[in-house]
Amino acid sequence: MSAYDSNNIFAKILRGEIPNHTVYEDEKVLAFLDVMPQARGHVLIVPKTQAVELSDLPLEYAQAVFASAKKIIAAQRKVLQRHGIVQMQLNGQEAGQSVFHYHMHLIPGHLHELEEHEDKMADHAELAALAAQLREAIA
Ligand code: DGP
Repeated sequence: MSAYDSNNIFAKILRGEIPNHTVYEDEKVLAFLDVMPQARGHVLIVPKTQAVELSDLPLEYAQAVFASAKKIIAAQRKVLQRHGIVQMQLNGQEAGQSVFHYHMHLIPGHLHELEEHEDKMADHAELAALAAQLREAIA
């Protein structure tokens, strides 16, 4: 088990202390748009349990993350009209992980076209509009 710091940014988002552009939520996961997207419609799926990375994630939450990923991928394909979706998940600082609460990235587009990881901030009004479209496509 890796030591979990409950002051990480995604823990604060899960507690409602920091706003997010939600695309999907159920009792085990929250999915929202990345504020530093590597492509338009970049979604992060965050399980509602204290897990730093994959090794710490209980299987019931892994199942919930993957179940929500299937719904979100379908919505991304419909809304963004991109068939390719890159699924990424970093384990440990040595892999480039920067937020130490497990999260799956779903990034529309081709691997070789993606923006740099954590490069620039997106426009919040655009994220809000896109999140609404994705929520509607999932519902
Ligand atoms: P990783 O390097 O895999 O830990 O990715 C962290 C991602 O989280 C990165 O793509 C940027 C994103 N991110 C960082 N802070 C925030 C935030 O406050 N809100 C949202 N929505 N995304 C964030």
